[in-house]
Amino acid sequence: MKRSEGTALSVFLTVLVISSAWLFTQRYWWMPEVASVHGPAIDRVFSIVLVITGIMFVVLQLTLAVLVFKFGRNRDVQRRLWSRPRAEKWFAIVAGSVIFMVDVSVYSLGESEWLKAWKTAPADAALVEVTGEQFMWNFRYPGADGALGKTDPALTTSSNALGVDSRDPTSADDVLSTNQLHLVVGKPVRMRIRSKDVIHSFNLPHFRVKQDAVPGMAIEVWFIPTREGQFEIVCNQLCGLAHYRMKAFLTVESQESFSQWISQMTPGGK
Ligand SMILES: [Cu+2]
Repeated sequence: MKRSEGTALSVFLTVLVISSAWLFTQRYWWMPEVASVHGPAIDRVFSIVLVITGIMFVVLQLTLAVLVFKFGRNRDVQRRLWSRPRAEKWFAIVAGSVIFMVDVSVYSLGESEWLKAWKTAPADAALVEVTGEQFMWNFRYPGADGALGKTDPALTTSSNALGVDSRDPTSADDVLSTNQLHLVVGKPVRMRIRSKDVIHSFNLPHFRVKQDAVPGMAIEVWFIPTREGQFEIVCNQLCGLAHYRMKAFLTVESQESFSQWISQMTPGGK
């Protein structure tokens, strides 16, 4: 490497690091405004990870810039550096251990918040089943009996998208809604997430909820919406050609408006 190349690369790295760090200090938060009870805890873990990786980025890239500037043009100096194996060994052990310990503690912090958020749903939580399908979201409400009717993939037809078994009496009052999810503000809700075809991901960005929808599995997450309004639901797995338009809407509203909305829907669960 010529001297000018080394200097150019180190200047580039320095500019990159300083401009990235400057963007960071502008406190621009790209996540949508939080709308669930557990959301701020997730954001906190996110910020901690961002700060740690941000510091690592600045320190490592600036070190790289200095090293490139100093040694990039001189092979002899480079060779001499590598002739101190003891120092390098200890540096590798200490740096490796520090990185490992930070990694483990951040991981356990994230895990504990995740467990707190998802562990056991309150007994009074409402239940809604979510079924991902290329390329839409089906929502099923259990009706007054609180139980969802059985489904069987063999019963699936164009007019029975989820394969609901109408011989099961609990399916009679179930309500099915396509791409429109309504929830009551301040009320815990269990979302039972399934998929009809491929792996989708049920993502509510404002609520910091994201869970894969896996064929053959019914995975539950629960949360409490804190803000009324209209929110977007997206599919977060590249699930096929029309993945980009696999979008649905969530309306968080008062108990009265919710009851009014669900009373307009046709029960029968198909
Ligand atoms: Cu999808």
